[in-house]
Amino acid sequence: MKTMFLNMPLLADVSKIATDDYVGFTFFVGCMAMMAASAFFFLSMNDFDKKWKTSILVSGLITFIAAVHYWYMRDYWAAFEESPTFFRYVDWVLTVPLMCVEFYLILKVAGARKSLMWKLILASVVMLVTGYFGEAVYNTGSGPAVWGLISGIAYFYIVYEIWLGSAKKLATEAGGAVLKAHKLLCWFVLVGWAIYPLGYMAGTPGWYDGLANLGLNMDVIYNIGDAINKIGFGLVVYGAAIAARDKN
Ligand SMILES: *C/C=C(C)/C=C/C=C(C)/C=C/C1=C(C)CCCC1(C)C
Repeated sequence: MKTMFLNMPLLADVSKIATDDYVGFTFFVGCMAMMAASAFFFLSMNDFDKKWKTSILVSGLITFIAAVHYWYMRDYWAAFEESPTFFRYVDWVLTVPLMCVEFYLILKVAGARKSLMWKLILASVVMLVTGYFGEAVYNTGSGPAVWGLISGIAYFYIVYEIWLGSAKKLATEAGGAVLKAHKLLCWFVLVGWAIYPLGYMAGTPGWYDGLANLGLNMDVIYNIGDAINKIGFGLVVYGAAIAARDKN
């Protein structure tokens, strides 16, 4: 028995990251950043009263789920130098609905109803599933452009709902820290989330092929988007909690 194991070749379970592998680098740093942000949110959540505690817990869950997925995506990239599309979309399909929950939690004091949350969650799932179809299933010919367009429509529905729809109305009524946080989160969705369709266009074939020729890498764009939107989004919630606490 013993000799059998001793004779087994030793396989390195850590892959090398080439010095010019900037995609691998962003997976690595992204993973660390998500872990650090999770520790920060989890450890600080008890500094706040119940309402804000839940919001900060959700911020921590978002970065924690991402950290675990980045762990796998980092490995996957190191092994295959290929886009970890499956892990990417599983991550998003878990974390983006949680961001919709975050909108709801913040507006709850203003009387937001669960139906608002479910509308946003449904739209986000449509956005992501159709994006996955374009990126991984119907990813030739006009497939990516068509599915990307459908995904984009769901995206604009979310933008509309929070910027101009019922969510906006509730935030205005609430005022104060709630309105401020809501406005900032709206900017994240309008500008921060717009990073993703750019990554998609850089990584899939379509009428927008010129973008890929700029030498942009889809995964680098997605990784930058995630860092901004998951950690930044959480920090806005944290900032609102601080503002609400210090006012009292
Ligand atoms: C933490 C992850 C986040 C906030 C991910 C957000 C992803 C999107 C907003 C993706 C949107 C897409 C489109 C609007 C069209 C093309 C396909 C997608 C899925 C990349």
